[in-house]
Amino acid sequence: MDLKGKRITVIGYGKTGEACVRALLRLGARVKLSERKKDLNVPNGIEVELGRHTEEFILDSDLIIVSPGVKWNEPILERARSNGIEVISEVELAYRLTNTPIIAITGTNGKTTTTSLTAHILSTKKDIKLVGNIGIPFIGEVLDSKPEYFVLEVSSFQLQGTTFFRPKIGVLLNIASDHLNWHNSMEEYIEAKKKLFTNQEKEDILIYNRDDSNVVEAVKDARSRGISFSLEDKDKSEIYIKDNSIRFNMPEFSNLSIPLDNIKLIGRHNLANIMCASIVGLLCGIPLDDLVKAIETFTPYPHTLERFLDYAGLTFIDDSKATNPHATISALRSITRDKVLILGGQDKGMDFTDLLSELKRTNVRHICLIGETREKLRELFVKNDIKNFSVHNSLEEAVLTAIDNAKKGDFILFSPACASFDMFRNYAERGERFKEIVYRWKSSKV
Ligand code: UMA
Repeated sequence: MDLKGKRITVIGYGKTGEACVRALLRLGARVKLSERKKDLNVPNGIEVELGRHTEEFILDSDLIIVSPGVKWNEPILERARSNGIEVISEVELAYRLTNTPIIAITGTNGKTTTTSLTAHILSTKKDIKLVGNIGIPFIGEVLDSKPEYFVLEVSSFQLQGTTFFRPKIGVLLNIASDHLNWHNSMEEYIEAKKKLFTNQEKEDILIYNRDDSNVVEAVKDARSRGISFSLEDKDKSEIYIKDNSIRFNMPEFSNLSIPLDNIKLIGRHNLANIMCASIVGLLCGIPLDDLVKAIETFTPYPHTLERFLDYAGLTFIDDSKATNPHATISALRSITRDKVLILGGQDKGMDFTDLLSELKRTNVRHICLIGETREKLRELFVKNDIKNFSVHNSLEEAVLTAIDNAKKGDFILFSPACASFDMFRNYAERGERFKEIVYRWKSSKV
C-alpha cells in the first residue's frame, strides 16, 4: 500500500492516533491530525486542528483514519464518505500493511483473557506479537515486526471501520448488550462484530460460541470453516467439556484431552475462554504438553475476577473490568459462596433485565450502588422488589459498607457492570482504587 504523499487525516490523538501518526510519517504520508481536546502536546511537522473537528480541515483528505473512541456515525465522517473519501479504522490500516497471518479475537466479554491466554500458549513454540484493544495499537507493530502470527484483540469499534480485514483465525466469544451509547443499536453492534469474518473464505477458520444465540445467528452467513465450542452441548459442538477436561469432536484431535484440574482462572465462563485459546494453540501446532503447561501457568488478567486478598474471613475480588451486565452475571455465577456486590458506574444505555433476574436468583447478601447509574439501578431495584441494597456517593463509602454487611466466609465482589469514566480515568484505575481502599481498611485493622 503506497501512502507516499497522500493527505491522510488521523482523528483522535490517544494511543491509537499517536501510533498512526508515527507510522504514517514513516510511510511518507502528508499527515494531518484532528483532535477534539484543546490542550495536547502534538508532534511538529504535521498539520493539526485542536478543540474541534471541522469540515474544512477533514474533508481535505485522501484517506481518514479514525481512533476507536470516535463514533463511526459522526456527521463529519458521514459527510466525508458522501464526498467519496475513504474512512477506515486503525486495524484496517494495519491489516493492509502486513502479510502476517492474524488471529483475531472478539466478543463482548472475555476478549482480553482469551487473547492473552492464546498469546501465552502460542509463545511456547511460536514467534508471536500481541496487539490491539488489549492496549497495544496494531499499527504500532506492523512496520517493524514480522512474527509468525499477530494475536489481535479486536473491539466492535475497531471492527466497524474495517473493509478488507480478514483474519486467518477468528474467535467470536459472545455477543451481549454493550456500548449502546456508542453504537446506535444492538443490530449495529452485531453487524460490527460480524466484520470479524465477513471477508473470511473457506480456508480460514471461525471459532464460535454455540451456547450464544446472538453468535449462532450472526455466523450463519460465514463462509469460513466453523468450529464451535459449548459448555452445554457435547454432541453438536466441536469442542466441549467432559469430566473436567476439554475434548474435541474433530477427527484430528479426537483422542486429545486437556485437563482443567490445575487452572488458576476462576469461573465457568473462563472454561469457554480456555477452550478457544486451546483450539487455536492446537491448530497452530502447539504440542499438547506445552499447551497444558501454558494453561496451568496462566494467571488471571488484572481486574478480571482477580482474587487479591483473603483477610479476616473475607475474600476480595477485583472485577473492575466488568463494564457491562453480562460480565457481572458471569462473575456472580463464578462465585458460589455468599457475596456482597459493589455495582454501578457510567451509563452506557445498557439493558439490566438479565442482571436483575440473576441478582434475584443468586446468593447476594447485600449490594452497594455507586456511580452515575446508582439512581437508575435504585429505581430498578425498587420496581423489582430487591431490598438488600444501599446507595453511596463514593467508592470508599461503598467498600466500607460492603465489608460491614459481609459475614465470615463471604466474598466481596467489585463487579460494576458499567463503564468507569464517570469517576475514573479507566477500569484499571478504578480497580487500583478499589484495592487501595481495601488495603487501607486492612491496615487499620492490624
Ligand atoms: N477523540 C476525538 N474525537 C472524538 C472522540 C475522541 O478527538 O470524537 C479523542 C479523545 O479526545 C482522545 C482520543 O481521541 O484524545 C482517544 O482515542 P480513543 O478513545 O480511540 O482511545 P485510544 O487511546 O486510542 O485507545 C484505543 C481503545 N479505546 C477505546 O476503544 C475507547 C483502547 O481500548 C485500546 O486499548 C487502544 O485503542 C489500543 O488499541 C480501551 C477500551 O476501553 C481499553 N476499549 C473498549 C473495551 O474494551 O470495552 C472497546
